[in-house]
Amino acid sequence: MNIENVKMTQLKMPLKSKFETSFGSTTVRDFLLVSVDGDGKTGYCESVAMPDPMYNEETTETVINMLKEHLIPKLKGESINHPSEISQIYSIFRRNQMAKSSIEGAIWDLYGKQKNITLASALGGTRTSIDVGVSIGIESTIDALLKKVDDTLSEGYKKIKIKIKPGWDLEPIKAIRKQFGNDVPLMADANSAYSLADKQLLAELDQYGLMMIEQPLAHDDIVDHAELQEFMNTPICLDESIHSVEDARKAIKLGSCKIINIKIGRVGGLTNAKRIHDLCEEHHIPVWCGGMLESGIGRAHNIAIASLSNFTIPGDTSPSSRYWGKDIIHPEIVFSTPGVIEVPNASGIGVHVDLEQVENYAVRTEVVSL
Ligand code: OSB
Ligand code: MG
Repeated sequence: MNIENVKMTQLKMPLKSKFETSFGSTTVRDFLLVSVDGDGKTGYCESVAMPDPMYNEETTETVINMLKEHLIPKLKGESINHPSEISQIYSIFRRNQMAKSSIEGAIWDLYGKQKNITLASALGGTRTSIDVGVSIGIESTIDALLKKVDDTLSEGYKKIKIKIKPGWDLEPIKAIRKQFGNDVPLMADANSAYSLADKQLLAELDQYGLMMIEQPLAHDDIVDHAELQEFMNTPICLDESIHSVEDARKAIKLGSCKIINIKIGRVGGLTNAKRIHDLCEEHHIPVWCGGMLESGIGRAHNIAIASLSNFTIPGDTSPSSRYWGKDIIHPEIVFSTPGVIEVPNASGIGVHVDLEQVENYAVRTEVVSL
């Protein structure tokens, strides 16, 4: 593969409404867009790192630094035949998964465009459409939450996830069950807001028949999660704790979870995401694709990976219009039927990047030649 240069563009895209989790709230999505040029084509991928290290340790600035100082220079003089070689080349650098993923993803897209195949098929995806769930942030009142649940159910979302934190957990779940019944596919995401001292409270969730509870305990833990999983019936799903195939292998071995949320950025790219998918499939652990409030570019990558066979649970891959007044791709990501998104047919990520919109949201740009 011929890669001529890498462009980094930092964007600030205002969200339609504030998104609140146990670790903070976001009103403007500040992220880095990476593009790679080669043989007259351009591949794109966004970094899912946030400006502050609250979800994990990476930030927009650490991603820029890693790209400029290590990841881009490392590709100089390398002859790359296939994007699946990138993660191996980068394995000499510790961690920095989101930084690695941002350039690896752009190279995967470039590869698809150069070969005229879809990213989904390049990854071995088999689904032509994917089922979609929604992630609802922490709301200021139960009534506001119930209204959001009502709206998203009527839009056809196939899984409802609500964010929880101490003081906003049993009550909102009980209220949703009371109003909408026990058949609503419901789950909760704690983003590491609890500890084993909360075991009793977390086990009380069992009575509400949740599909799963996501990352109840520490962001770097798989030991306490195993003890908690032993103690409660609700399946535990790990998000923050899984950064690699090895993390997934150990979590499965310990019984720390029954489900894994795969985020391409968190695990260092598409190649690792696929490997974790394959490992989970072997062990009968279902997976689903998480979201990081991505623009349409990240959404298109997520849709491609979610086309793999073991993505059997609807992911956090909402249409563009849930988050953005105007997305940076066309066509925007939309439901084909309620709660369903078609996997695009065009090459690479399968959507055009709207360079005019990118320009509108851009706050800085830098190009590095290879
Ligand atoms: O834990 O899944 C998470 C957003 C930012 C950081 C972490 C998470 C989330 C979400 C949003 O839940 C999901 C989405 O992008 O729709
Ligand atoms: Mg999560």
